[in-house]
Formats: sequence, C-alpha cells, structure tokens
Amino acid sequence: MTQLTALLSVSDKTGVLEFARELHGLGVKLLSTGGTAKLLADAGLPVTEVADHTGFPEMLDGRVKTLHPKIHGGLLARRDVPAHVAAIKEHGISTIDLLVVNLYPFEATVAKPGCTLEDAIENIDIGGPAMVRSAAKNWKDVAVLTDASQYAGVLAELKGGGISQKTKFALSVAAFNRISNYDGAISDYLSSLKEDGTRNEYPAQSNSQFVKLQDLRYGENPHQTAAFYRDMHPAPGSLVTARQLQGKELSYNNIADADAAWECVKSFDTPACVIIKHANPCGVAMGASPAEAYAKAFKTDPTSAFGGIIAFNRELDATAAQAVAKQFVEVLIAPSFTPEALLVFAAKANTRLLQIALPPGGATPWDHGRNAQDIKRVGSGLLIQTADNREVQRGELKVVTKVQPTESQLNDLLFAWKVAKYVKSNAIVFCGGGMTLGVGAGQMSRIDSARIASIKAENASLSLKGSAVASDAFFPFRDGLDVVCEAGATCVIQPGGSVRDDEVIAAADERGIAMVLTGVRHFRH
Ligand code: 93A
Repeated sequence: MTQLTALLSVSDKTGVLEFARELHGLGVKLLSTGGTAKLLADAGLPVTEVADHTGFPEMLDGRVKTLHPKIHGGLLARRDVPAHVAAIKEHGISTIDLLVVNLYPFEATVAKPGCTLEDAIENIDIGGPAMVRSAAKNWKDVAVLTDASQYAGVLAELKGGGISQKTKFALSVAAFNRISNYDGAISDYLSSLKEDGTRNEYPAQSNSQFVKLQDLRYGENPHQTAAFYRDMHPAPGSLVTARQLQGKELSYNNIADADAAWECVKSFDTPACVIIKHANPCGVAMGASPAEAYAKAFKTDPTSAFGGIIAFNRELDATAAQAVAKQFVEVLIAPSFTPEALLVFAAKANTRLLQIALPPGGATPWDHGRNAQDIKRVGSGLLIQTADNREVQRGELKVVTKVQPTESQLNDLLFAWKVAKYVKSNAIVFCGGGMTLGVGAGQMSRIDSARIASIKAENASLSLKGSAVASDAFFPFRDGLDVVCEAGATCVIQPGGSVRDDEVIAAADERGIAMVLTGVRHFRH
C-alpha cells in the first residue's frame, strides 16, 4: 500500500502532537507549517516543512504559507481520474490524503475587549480555509479534520484498515459548516464596523440573511435605537414588500402593529378589516364592502381604535376612506387604494398609507406570504420555531355537547377562532354576525380575559346575547366557561385537551350551549 501523507497546520495545538505521533506510528508521512512543524519536530517526530515541500518560503508574515499548487494540487487531484493523476505527476505534485487544520482564532480575537480592526484582520485565515475547502471538496480521496474532537475516531478507523466514505463525507460536511461559520463571524464583525474601526450600530447588512431597509427614529421606547431589516428573499405578500404611499416615517411600533394587522387581515378570503392597538386586534369584521367591514370592526371598541393601525384585504375605496378618515389612524394598509381614496388622505399628509400586494392565491394556501419560522430573542440565545401557520378546517371540528351548533353559529365560531389566533394569550374573543363583539387579550388568567372581553362589549354597548366565543387554549376549569355563558355566549370553540375537559363539557351541557373542539391551540406571546 502506498504511503499516506498528512498535512497538519493548526492554530489550536491541543492534542495534535499525540495525534501526529499515532499517525507516524501508522507510517503516515507528516507535512506541516511553521509553528506546527516546530512542535512536532521538537518532540522528535520526522516532519517536512511545507516550505521545503513546495520549495517556496513562507512569506508576507505568514500570509502566504500553503497557498501553492503543490499543496492544492495534492489535495484536489482526483485519484480515479487518469488525467488528474498524470497532471500531478507531470508537475511533481504528490497527493495529500489527510488534512488537519484549525483556523486562526478569529472569533476569540474579536471577542477580546479592545480588539482593534487591525488585530481582527490579521486573524482572518486565508490559507487554512482554502485548504479545508480543497480537501472537503475532494472528500472521496481526502479526510479533512477541522476539530480536535475528530482525531480519535479517525485514528480508530485508520487502525481498522482505512477511513470509510461515510466518515469522510461527514468530515467534509463538518468542514464546510466550520468554514461557513467562520466566514459568517468575519462578515458579522466587519459589518458592525466603519472603515475607521468605530462601531456601526446598524450596519447595511448584518449577515447574508437580512438586508437593512431603514434606520428607525427609535425603538419600542425613545431611549432605544433600532433598525428595520428584511429577509434577503422576502415572501410575496409579506409586510416588508410594502410600498409607503404617503405619511410620516414608520416607527418601530408602527411596523410591529402593521405586521399584526396585515397578517390577521390577509387570513380572510372575504372582505375584512382589522384594527390593531398594541399588537392586539381591537376590532375585526367581515363585510360586503371594505366600508361595511370597517364600520363593524370600529364598533367593537371605538375607544381603543383611536390611533390604531387599520388593515384591509381589499382595495380601499372612497367610501371606506371617508369613514376611516373620521378617526385618528396611525397606519392604513390595503392591497391597493382607488385614486378617490388617495385623495381623501391627501389632506391628511401625516397618515401613513401602506400598499401591500396580497400573496398570490390570496388567503389560501395558508402558508403563502408567511414566515416559515418565528424567532424570539432570549438572554444570550434565540428561540426558533416553525411559525403558527395552522388553520383548522371546518371538517376537523369536534362537537362535544348535546346541543349541535347551527350553521350560522359554526360560521361565527370559525370567525372567532381565526381572530383568537392573532390575539395575545390568554385570548377570549366574543363574536357574532361576522364581527368581534368583545376581545380579552394578554391576561395572565383566562377568566380575567373572559371578564375583560365582556366588559369591553358592555362599554361598546354591544350585546353578547347569543354570541359565539373562542378561547385560544383550553379552559382549565369550568369557571371561565361560566363567565362567558353568563355574558351571553351560546356556543364555544376551544382546543380541548384539559384534564378537566369532562367537567367543562358537562358545564356546557348544563347550560345548554354548543361547544366544539379544534384539537389545536394558538398561544401567542
Ligand atoms: O496566513 S494564512 O492565511 N496563509 C496561509 O497560507 C496559511 N496556511 C495555513 N494562514 C495559513 N494557515 C494557517 O496557519 C492554518 O489555518 C493554521 O491556523 C495556522 C498554523 O500555522 P502554524 O503551523 O505556523 O502555527
């Protein structure tokens, strides 16, 4: 068997001497760069310096050490392609079968307080990643080790007769992951600076996934700074594709609320209007026209609607525009505006008008124009989950009471359920006739949300008699159900799944109301 060659070039020298010693014991020829070569030679191992191997000295303070055809030819040549074998032979290049590299400690360097731009730049490894990429690309012929944790496994396989293709592929994937993270760290770090090394708080591009759209005047509060970014490839129909037709600059809270309004309104197939305050819907309604939908949505909670963010899923016409213009509105969103509607707002130059095209296919299919992932920042970490893009279909509902809901009750229940999904938990939403009648949002107890929802209906002089009510999660006790029934609800939609479901269902039967279970929960925090 031909002798194997290993090239070792590591910044973090942990475990490398022991590993090299074992390789030597297995008859592997050792090639190495300056510092690594010295460590091995000092320990008495026979090692050839890369500079001697290539016949080209390390130069430019080590910036050029391994960037040589004798190295890259040896890593990249395919052993099963005769032309490759002939070419390296012609140029006196020998193959390298094992590459052991870990990179200049860029991440650790920039993490140090007081790190200068110059320090950081000198710690950008060029030759190491180049070799890692060459070896990882040619994984069928070359095993590439980028972390000391891989040494033992590779040694065991070598002793067992050779490194398997499975392992070589896994090593190649790990190598590309490492390079990708390394480059990501460099890109993030450099993006965070200006050319003089001072901090650029909101860079033009933070990393390859997001592009900055604008700096914001401030964040959630005036003492916070903020910027707005969008995905490199935004989903059609998402908020970031909006065109602002007029009005003051959008604020941080405007954007967050506009997103909540738009996400909710675009989930309806029929003309609908959503009014948002502090990320919660304070009025949602369907109507034969945008004007009718708005009038109904506004009725839910005229007090809270003041200064709201209002979204429509149909072209905004003059009639609806005139109605909306009577109230103070922060942001108005629609897929389009008639010229007459625009004229109504021309007199109100501060009102922000956003035009967003509906996603192709409208409200369905459900995932169109929605994020695949939700991301939340916590402490020094991230919580990432698939987005709550689940919509319960009529056929999935399970009636659990003696009383069956009527067709019109079912429509109200499904409407209430749709709205509840966009209300912060605990959510209790009373509806009837295609509009919200009372919304209880964001309370720490479900029963309080239920009480608040009925108080709000009372404040708006809306009757809850015969209403439909949705609860975003199950009733843990019958008390919450008692509150909504006493307020006037005659049908309920909720996920079910409580250990006390039986008690809650019995309470519904006792009160002679209809209850359907969705089997799906919509917590929103
Ligand atoms: O300065 S480099 O980007 N230029 C190179 O040609 C090169 N080749 C290997 N850095 C280079 N390396 C890196 O040197 C390796 O990735 C490794 O981190 C380090 C090992 O150097 P030494 O063996 O001299 O300690």
